[in-house]
Amino acid sequence: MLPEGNLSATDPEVHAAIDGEEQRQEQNLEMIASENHVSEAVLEAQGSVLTNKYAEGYPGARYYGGCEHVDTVEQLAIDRAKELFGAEHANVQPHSGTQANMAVYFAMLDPGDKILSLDLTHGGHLSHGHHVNFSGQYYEVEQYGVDPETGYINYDDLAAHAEEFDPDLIVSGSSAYPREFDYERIGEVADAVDAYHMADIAHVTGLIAGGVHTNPVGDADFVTASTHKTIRAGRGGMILTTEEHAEAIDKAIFPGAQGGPLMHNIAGKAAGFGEALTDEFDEYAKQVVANAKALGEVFTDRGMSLVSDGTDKHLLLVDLRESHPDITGKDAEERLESVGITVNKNTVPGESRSPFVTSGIRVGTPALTTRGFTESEMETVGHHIVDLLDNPDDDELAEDVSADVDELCAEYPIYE
Ligand code: DSN
Repeated sequence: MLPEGNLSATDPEVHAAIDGEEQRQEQNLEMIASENHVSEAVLEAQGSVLTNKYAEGYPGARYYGGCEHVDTVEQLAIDRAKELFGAEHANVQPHSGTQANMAVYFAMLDPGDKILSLDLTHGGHLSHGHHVNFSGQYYEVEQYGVDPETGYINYDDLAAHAEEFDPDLIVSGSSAYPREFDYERIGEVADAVDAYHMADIAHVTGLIAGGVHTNPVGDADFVTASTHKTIRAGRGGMILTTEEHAEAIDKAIFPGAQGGPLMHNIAGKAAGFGEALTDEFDEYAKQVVANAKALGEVFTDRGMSLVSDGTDKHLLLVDLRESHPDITGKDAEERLESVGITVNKNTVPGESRSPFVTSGIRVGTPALTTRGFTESEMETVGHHIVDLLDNPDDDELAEDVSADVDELCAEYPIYE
């Protein structure tokens, strides 16, 4: 349990909601691929008095007095980010991954410039140029997709598309593509058409830090990330780049796109990056992927269809259309949530249903791996998921699975 402050006495309503969320996390299996459980050290840093401090500017060059301690914290976060990824320059102030992407666009593009990126329904992200997002409104965007047969990105097609479209910036990176990106190849494509290459590693930041995935630093001009997914640090974003682009990126974040940095979150980033530098974290990153592969094998053995037939990373994209044509992603999400397994409905390549309904679910392993799950627990959970989808009206089964979820949660607590 987390230490009690006095919020329960001063504001029981807010306290009850936070307490409820803590219980929900402890008593459910969190399989939303973008979520994780940070350490108590990261929670402590994020919940610290640093939330009180304004510190516009950067370490050593602030617009406010009294910044000596927040300077130390931000410099630690910067130095650790640079060490983790071998980057020349790190900006740890973006409030989120989307803000990081926004800053790169603002720094390097003019309105109307061209972006080539992965389609949202093929695993991309809103901030990569979707028409409802600023990125799709301020820039001219074309998108690449996955091969309908294999579920993989076809890099020859991407190169041909780039030749034809002549983009100013190519985005690699995704939120629901289960395969590793070939950053080197995309860097070559970008060079050939004289475009910048921005690798958005939001989902795989921890897998790269842990040495399980290839690091795009060197192949991309800009690497953007969120800092709370697989890397399990304080909430927010960051940008890695070269000395050449450092000044433009720093200016685009402040004063360009943001005001005061969230110093408590930057402290959480510093603390989490410190944890990510350990050998223990490398083992964690390996286990995240091993768990996802084990889960994927159960799914495919039991007749479920996975986009690209499997995974290289921390997530699986289950396409329900063949195995369960009458169950939508929304149905599946609700069925699983009713027994304490949290996933999210997700569009799949060639999607015909609305994003509120969808034909797929995205299932991730970072949070359960943090709890201590290994392949055997993951296989148990995989069988439970398929049993529930195969028997959507079986209440007795749901009760049995729910009881097993309770046992697993009790055996692997998040916060002791
Ligand atoms: N919301 C995140 C995800 O779930 O992938 C991306 O921003």
